[in-house]
Amino acid sequence: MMTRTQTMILAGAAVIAAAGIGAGAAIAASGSAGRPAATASASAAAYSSPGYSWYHSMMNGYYGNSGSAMMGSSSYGSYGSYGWMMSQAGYRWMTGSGTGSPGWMTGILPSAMMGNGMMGTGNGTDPGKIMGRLWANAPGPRVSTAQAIALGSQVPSGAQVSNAADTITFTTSTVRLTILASPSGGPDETFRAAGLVNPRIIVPAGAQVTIQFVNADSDTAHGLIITAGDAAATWMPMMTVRPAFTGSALWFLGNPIASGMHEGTLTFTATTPGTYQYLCPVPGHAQKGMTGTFTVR
Ligand SMILES: [Cu+2]
Repeated sequence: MMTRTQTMILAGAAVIAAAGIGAGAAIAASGSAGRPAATASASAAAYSSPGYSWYHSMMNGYYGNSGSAMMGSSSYGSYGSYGWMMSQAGYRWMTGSGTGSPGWMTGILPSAMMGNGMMGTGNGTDPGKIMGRLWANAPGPRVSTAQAIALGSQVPSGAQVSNAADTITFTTSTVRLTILASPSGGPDETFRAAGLVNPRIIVPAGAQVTIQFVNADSDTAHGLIITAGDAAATWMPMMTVRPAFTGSALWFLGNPIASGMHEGTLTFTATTPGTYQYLCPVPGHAQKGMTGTFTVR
């Protein structure tokens, strides 16, 4: 029997992850998506995607019988019921299909669903544990454990790596690197790249950046976002931060399973010089140390 808190976390994670699955691995927060009318014409392709069928069966498994207490509560008012969220219209709304931007990212979800009450308040519950378990079987590319270990220590092409300064410096216009979330053999709740822990990453302005991101944590969901401003100290950066560049966010990946670790790719142009943060947007993780500096110069 799940506690109410656990149930609420599951629901919040479901909404967030549905957006990620529907929109692809990397999501850019741009534009403004409103909730489409329930009768909005549907994109058949979106609903026949592995993302939707998986989402539907997962939600059904968790909420099919008792879910109305959560998703159908009248406290969510006109935002609809559990049934609506399960529908194609609900999926369309959550994923932003056809609008290019996930609906939940624009802050239009009822605050009762996505506020601290939903995702915890730092009281010891790590939503990432529940999210990771739920999304372990989500569709998407994977790498083997052996591949992940190799990727986590490899020096990126064209980069200068300083162990002493904990920096990875690129001077090339094309930047490719791999970042692992919380691999074994290192400090928990950190990022690994080129063998370094939470390195400062430096790229030239205008660089075309491709980051392969792997969740190497056995039991917790993690994501990666590059953002401006001082967001690492907040409990739930998922709901407050925006990617610094179009495409510089991958909200989270689920736990590894036998077939491998989830991977995703962020691609963006480092357009504007400045000092940015990269961090894990899963609630509480940036506060625990999943953050570093990303410099464009
Ligand atoms: Cu994390």
